[in-house]
Amino acid sequence: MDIYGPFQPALNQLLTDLKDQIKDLSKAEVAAGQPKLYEHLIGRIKTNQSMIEKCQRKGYPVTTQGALRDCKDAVGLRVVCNFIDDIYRCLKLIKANPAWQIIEEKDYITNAKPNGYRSYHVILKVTTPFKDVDGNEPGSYYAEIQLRTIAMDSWASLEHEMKYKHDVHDAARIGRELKKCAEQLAACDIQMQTIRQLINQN
Ligand code: 0O2
Repeated sequence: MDIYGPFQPALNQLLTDLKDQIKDLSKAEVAAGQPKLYEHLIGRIKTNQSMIEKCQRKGYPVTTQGALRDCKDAVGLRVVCNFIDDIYRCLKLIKANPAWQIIEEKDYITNAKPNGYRSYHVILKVTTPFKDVDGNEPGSYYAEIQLRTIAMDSWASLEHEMKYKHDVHDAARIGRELKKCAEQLAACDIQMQTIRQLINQN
């Protein structure tokens, strides 16, 4: 099944446009004498299989409507920042863009998930020139932006990889070790932020 149907090109274009707009935000910061907003930026359209699985897991209809309306992360961007402050600077600029309506925010930095996952998620509603799944033209689409530090990102990548290894001996111990690791990385992020502030004072 092709869950995105005729909307795939619009999703691809939206992803490209959002990436370009975030790149431009960073360029404008640098031009204004501020540090770059992020270390790297990646984006993806959730794969067909992964979207079907998510709709099934969440009890949404496994249809284009379910994928583009109930699920709101078919288009996803990840902004990986050097410092915690950069996340909030980027967030402020995202919120200041009148073309992007923030419909949901999840602050897993202040409130880390029980397993140690940290990241700041926002869901945007964007008006595009394309027809949408409800037949509107210009149509609206959703996109998720995840903002995190390099440390948070490296933890999430490793944890994601390990989540799919089901033949492990002591899953509870691995969970505890991963959580401890997340806490140590979070402490490093705060320390790095302090070092940056000390350098900037001079
Ligand atoms: P992918 O690979 O990003 O497409 P869900 O958590 O999926 O039930 P919801 O409401 O979308 O549903 O959750 P949330 O909390 O906003 O998180 C969605 C995304 O955040 C996930 O997307 C992951 O990218 C990331 N994420 C959330 N929790 C964890 C975690 O504990 N570990 C890691 N490594 N990533 C996490 P998808 O759809 O799972 O996958």
